[in-house]
Amino acid sequence: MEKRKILVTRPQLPPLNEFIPLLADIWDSRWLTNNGKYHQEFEKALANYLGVPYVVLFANGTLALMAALQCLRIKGEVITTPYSFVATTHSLWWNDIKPVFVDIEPDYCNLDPERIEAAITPATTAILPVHVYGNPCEVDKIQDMADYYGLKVIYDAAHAFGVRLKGSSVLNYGDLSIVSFHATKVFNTIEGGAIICHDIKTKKRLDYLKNFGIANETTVVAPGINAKMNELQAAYGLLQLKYFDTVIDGRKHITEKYKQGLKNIPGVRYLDEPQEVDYNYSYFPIFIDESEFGRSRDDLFEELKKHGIYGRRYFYPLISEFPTYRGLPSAKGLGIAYEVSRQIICLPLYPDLADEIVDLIISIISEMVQVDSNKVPVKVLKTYKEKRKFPKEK
Ligand code: T4K
Repeated sequence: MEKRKILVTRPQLPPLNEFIPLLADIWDSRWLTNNGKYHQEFEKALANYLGVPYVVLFANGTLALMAALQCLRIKGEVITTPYSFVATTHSLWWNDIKPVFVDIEPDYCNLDPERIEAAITPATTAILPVHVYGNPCEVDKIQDMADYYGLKVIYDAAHAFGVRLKGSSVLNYGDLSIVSFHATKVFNTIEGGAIICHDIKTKKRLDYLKNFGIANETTVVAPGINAKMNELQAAYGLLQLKYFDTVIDGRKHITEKYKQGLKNIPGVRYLDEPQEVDYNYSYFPIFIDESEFGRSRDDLFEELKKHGIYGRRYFYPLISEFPTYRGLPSAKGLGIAYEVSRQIICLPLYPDLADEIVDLIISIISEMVQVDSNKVPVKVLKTYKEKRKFPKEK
């Protein structure tokens, strides 16, 4: 018998019986892609659900990022974070833009606004921060900096679908925000993504850019790309939207169970829920402080695997450590991101994850801890700000 595997995520699918009539309709219509009726309906439904002005659907989040940079004609240098999925920086590379890495803040692992100014040069045109794990960046500070220096702000909000800040969608911040609807995301259309923009002119330009730059049968207004979402995915997405609130409730339940079970384990830290935020519970990252836990993050990663549990080290290594980027001057001196990337492990999180599995994961973690009895008892779950001891990057 095949051994049970618990993966970091398990995609949420809409009920098959609800999808079949939509498929039948698409089969009948023979309209499969290129701004079909489900595509149009899905864009409107998303804008309405999220409370944002305009949604432009894309084939995936990466193409959306690339098109966003094209849309705003971003050139030169862009300030971004090394602590993300490679797609964030790759989108710059594909646009011939030089990434300038800036370290993260330690509490939520987002780009540190206090460090942006020092990285600005005459070639800087934009800031590309990431709402890591769906926790909002310090959007007001980032916007102030951008306004002061005349920079654009494009948020990689791949993880932030459904997140609200002070009652409004976090996707409303910045010039543009990009979400991913990949199978592994809180809200998926198998593959997919979208750009959130503030005005109809920008939406129109993005519509052209994702369809080869075609304005009409005889006019091409830009060197666009093919980044369209098809009708099957748009219909599937419409169904997913009906169930999204239930999905969040399920994820919240698992998150709270983890927090309860892990709160007194020395050397294990999880992120506090930020103030004034309706969170989407997209990931459950924990950070292992080896000196207090007595074992390394990788020991834990391997131990979980022995039990068929596959956490993921999002984000390790840092993007700035990959061969394409490690030669950049800004790839050095990213001490906080470096340490965090050595501590991080995201535990399995999805709505139908059984409570018994969560209990098992908690017990594996608690049984691993090796507290030195000669040490003064450690205060657990302290924030990084309290600790303030970041080892030097090796
Ligand atoms: N910006 C950020 C900040 C991002 O995190 C991402 C994507 C993007 C931009 C780009 O958006 P997209 O272009 O992808 O729309 C996964 C996802 O492929 C990627 O979308 C995601 N970030 C990243 C954080 O995670 P991998 O390399 O970890 O994928 P993989 O295949 O190893 O799958 C992860 C886990 O999910 C495995 O345990 C298997 C499980 N899984 C996966 C798939 C595809 C399933 O159970 N079912 C599935 O269908 O990158």
